[in-house]
Amino acid sequence: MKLNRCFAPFISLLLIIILLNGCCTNRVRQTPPASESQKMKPFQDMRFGMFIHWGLYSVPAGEWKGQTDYAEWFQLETKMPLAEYAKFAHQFDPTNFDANQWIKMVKDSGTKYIVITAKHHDGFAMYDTKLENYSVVNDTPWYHDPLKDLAAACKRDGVGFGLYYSLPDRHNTNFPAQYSQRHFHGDPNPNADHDQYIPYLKGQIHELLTQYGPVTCLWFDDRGSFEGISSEKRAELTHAQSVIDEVHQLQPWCVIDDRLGVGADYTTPEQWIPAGPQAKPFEVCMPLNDHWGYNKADHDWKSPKVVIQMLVNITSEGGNLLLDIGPMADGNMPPEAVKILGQVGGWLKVNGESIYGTTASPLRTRPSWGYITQNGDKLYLHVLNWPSSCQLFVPVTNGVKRAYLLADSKQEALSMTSAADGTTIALPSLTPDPIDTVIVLNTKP
Ligand code: FHN
Repeated sequence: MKLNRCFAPFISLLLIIILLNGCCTNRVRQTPPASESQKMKPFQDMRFGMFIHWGLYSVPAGEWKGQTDYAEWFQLETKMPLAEYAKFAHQFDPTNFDANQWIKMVKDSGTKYIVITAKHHDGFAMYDTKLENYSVVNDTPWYHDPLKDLAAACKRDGVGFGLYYSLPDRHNTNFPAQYSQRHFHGDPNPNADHDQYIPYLKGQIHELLTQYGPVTCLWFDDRGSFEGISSEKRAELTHAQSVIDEVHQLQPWCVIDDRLGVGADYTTPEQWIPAGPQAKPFEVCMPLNDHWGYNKADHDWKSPKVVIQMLVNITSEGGNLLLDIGPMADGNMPPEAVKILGQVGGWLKVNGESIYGTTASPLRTRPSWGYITQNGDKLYLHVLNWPSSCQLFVPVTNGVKRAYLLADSKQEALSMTSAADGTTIALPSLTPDPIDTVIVLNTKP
């Protein structure tokens, strides 16, 4: 088809505008939050998220030369040369991956956001990066960007989309071995210069914040490197403040964890629960079994009861729980994990009101029968140990109005007696929920 000469320049200009527009559609324009607490509220309200460790390490599924205890640290722990490890990329073909299915499972579990490994310590990008050939899009027979599908499914279903990004990188030779635990390059570059690694790190963060729409949180991981290095020095090495400034500029609502070396928005206790409410928002990360990435031999799953009681404990201290699963290399989720998470979601369907949007217990000491969460004038009494006397003592007197079982759709009032030191609720004679029976105590003055 011949273009009329007069129109040709206009049509070219139009095409350029359309193209540029297309490239920028995932840029996010947000009015910045008015305060730190306003920024943190949506994140804290979600309370329960799903961590997802997925990468090349999912291919060997934890097994190598007769040993079966590996996962996402596979390359380092097996001491496998980089060139050999990189061959797993040629086997990474997750034809069963279905972002809609994954996000359905996320919803069924009652988790409200995901945090997925965009890049783990092995340096393999699980997204479409232009700064590296070592990526799921370039280097696998799949040629596909899973983050694109997941971001779209999350957006459609109202699930938060968060990204994990490892600061240490075993593949980028500019990441200096002296900051790497146990010299994890195997063949360290003696001229590696951390300052040269920074533009790469910043470039990837820029990609992640401009290619996928709104990012709920950025979960930087520092461990596996910088051992014994003070957080001030780490912040200096990672140019933390300028990274944070750039995140704020690109996506002012994106919350940032504390592993860059400077404060950021929330702390990340790993596999332990703080002993009480914290000054800063926090999120406990915890694997559902004993590995973060997929390990086919690991069947040490936490039961739905353990998960829920952990969630309740953390929520009663004002924190979030980020529960991890490692999908299989073929794109399927481990069936045991799906089953457990479905049961957790079943409990949350009935009792979610006592978790989402709540704040820490107003009481200083934890009652012997369980935990308390709060939302405005409602206290949620999580009764884990059902008293044999069927009398539940709550050391609260102020404005106590009514008590009822959260699972009771009729909200029938339970009888109460008040004393100077608290309120005693007569528990109904029923078989309590084996995991956690929640009683709502209305304290509207
Ligand atoms: O070394 C990693 C580990 O593989 C995993 O990603 C966890 C998740 O919190 N973080 C690191 C250790 O802190």
